[in-house]
Amino acid sequence: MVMESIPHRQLSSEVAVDVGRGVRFRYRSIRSARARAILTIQHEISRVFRKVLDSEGFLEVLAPIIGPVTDPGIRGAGTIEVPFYGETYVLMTSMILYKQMTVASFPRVYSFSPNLRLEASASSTTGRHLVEFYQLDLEVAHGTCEDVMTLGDTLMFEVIRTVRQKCKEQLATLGRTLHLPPRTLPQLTFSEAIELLLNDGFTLDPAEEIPWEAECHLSNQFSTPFWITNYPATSRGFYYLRDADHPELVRSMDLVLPEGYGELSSGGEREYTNKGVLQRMHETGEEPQKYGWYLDMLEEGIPPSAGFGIGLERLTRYVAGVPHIWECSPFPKVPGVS
Ligand code: ASN
Repeated sequence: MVMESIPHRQLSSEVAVDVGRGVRFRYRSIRSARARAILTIQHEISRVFRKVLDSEGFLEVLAPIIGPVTDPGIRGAGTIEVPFYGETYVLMTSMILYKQMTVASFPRVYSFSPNLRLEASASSTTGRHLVEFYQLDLEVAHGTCEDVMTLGDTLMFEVIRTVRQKCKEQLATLGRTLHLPPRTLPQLTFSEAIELLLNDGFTLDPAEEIPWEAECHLSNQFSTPFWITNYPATSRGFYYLRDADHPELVRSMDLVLPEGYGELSSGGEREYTNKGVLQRMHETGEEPQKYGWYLDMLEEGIPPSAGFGIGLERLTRYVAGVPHIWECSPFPKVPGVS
């Protein structure tokens, strides 16, 4: 497939302008100085994640690839079904339900989790959608949004500090100037973000997620990563906990990259009681009968928890200053490109 345009961040001429060709001939481009610089930076990012989380007492668990159920809260993307000994299993869109299982045993866990989401072909031009990608997923038993946001602040600071220090050569190859963020990242509420966007002329439904273009516009107003908090319950998956003081909201947040790079991470506090989840499933239109083991597990009891997932290729794209995310995967799968 030939890319027509990249609306938010123009592809520069030395980058493969034709993403379809780039993907097809990856076995050539992976040998370039450019690809080597990007993938070396990615390695450094993973190393920092492991170092910080290990020092904070986290345990790394191996992520699932396939299972009877997965995360349905994926902004309209499709799931991939696989026949499995007479059953239909799905490839993981995120390991959220499985993270809730692990925190019942280990209070702090993380994984480098492979995810597959059949995004609309049109999202190939956003520059930030891959069909196959990895999340650094973490979960903290008895944690709050504030706890995990503090952790997110530290991860971002340490990643950028380390890459600036250790990957000077790679950043020079890519022509990337990377600024060190503050140790505590700025925060704005979802309603503040909506107000800002309405003032700038966007037409938005305040009950829904912020659309890609509007989020990109918002991202362009910032020079450092920032959090958006207090999402409306109608915009998020059933596993986010309703805010006890503001029942129209959930305890959920996004981490958004600056300079137009957009959303990096989603997370929050979890619904963890059978009753609470069934209520949220009812509201979000989920079929409880699909979630056999998950609902049984909640019935027996798990701790409350909070966590998030950081898109590894998206973070690499920002840190390396890459226009299209396909270059941030060694084996890229771009929506609509086969
Ligand atoms: N990983 C996210 C979380 O922990 C969920 C997602 O990717 N949709 O909340």
